[in-house]
Amino acid sequence: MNMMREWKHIFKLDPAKEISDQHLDLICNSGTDAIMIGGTDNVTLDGVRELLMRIKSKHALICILEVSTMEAVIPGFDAYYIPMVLNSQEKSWMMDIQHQGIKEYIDLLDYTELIFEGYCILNEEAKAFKYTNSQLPDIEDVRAYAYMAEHVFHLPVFYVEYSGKYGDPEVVKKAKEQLDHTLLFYGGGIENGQHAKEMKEHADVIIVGNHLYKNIDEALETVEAVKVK
Ligand code: 1GP
Repeated sequence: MNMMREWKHIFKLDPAKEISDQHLDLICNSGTDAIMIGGTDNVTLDGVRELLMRIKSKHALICILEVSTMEAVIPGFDAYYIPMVLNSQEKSWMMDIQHQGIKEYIDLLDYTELIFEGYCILNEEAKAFKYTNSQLPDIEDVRAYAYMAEHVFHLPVFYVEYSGKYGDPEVVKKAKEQLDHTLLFYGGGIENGQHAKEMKEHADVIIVGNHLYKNIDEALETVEAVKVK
């Protein structure tokens, strides 16, 4: 997945949410670098399989599964991204769930397709924040987590996650200053081209999710906004 170094933009689709064929085509033809499938609630095997088939049957686009439950992992994705929640107060979200998954599939795993993401969740209202019993970090904490993602854990991705809320660009900037090799992903509340541009100033890749289901035209604008200099 070295091509990830060239990426600027990802659309994240929630398999538990409805999306029309017409909107799915617009998303896939938008020029985004990849589609990530993932969610927190009601992620099922059937939901994931159906969405993957709908995309892959018509589009030659990179599809990533962001694994939130081992119950909904299927073959056929180009890559599997595994979150490790750095600011969870429970070791299980950082280490134990991943350990169990690897233990079960260790002889089947193709490590070229597995990407571990160091997540830092910054929106207290987000389901993922509550679900993982995370602790709200301040800007100095975020800097330290970014440092650890790169220098302690050597993770390929540090994910600044504001899911559902537009974040503080200063936090993203400070995190980025700690990273030379680890890529910075930013996701949360991006609703238009201007948001996308602002966060892309500091992030290597921006991720747009929710707004696809609210205002598809504005969400699509975010691709153009980060691709044009
Ligand atoms: C969620 O970071 C992504 O995991 C994108 O956030 O849904 O708020 O765009 P939004």
